[in-house]
Amino acid sequence: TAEVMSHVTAHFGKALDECREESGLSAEILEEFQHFWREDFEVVHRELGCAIICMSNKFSLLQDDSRMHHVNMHDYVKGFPNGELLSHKLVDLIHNCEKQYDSIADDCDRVVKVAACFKVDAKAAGIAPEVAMIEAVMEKY
Ligand code: BOM
Repeated sequence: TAEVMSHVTAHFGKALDECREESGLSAEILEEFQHFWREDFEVVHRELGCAIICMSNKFSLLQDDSRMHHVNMHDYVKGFPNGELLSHKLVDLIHNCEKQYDSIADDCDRVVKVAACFKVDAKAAGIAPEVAMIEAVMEKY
């Protein structure tokens, strides 16, 4: 659900500060991670892909090949309130997107394409949060 996704995004987004330097993601491109879900934010920059890899690694959500670790991602999402309502769907959507871009060799380039695909598909599935929903739960994390 979008409500659960707001919690996941608020928590996941806290890792952005730690990943700015190594990813090269400037505040001009993305000021706060929750803006990822804004209608007018385009998920296109390679640096965002690098940042998502770095952030995901803080929570062990990726395998060595920078593809999703299915079990760890499932457990991570399940850990939020009502997380079991979202965990299977989120893993499904991300994996479906990974399959579409598997031929892109550069990890950062591939992951930003996967993230853009995930944003589109999450909106279509009705599980994309409004930025206001994320801001309402930020203080919990
Ligand atoms: O193949 C790489 C897998 C990368 C998975 C991350 C894609 C989505 C990242 C952008 C959105 C994040 C919102 C919430 C946290 C989900 C973990």
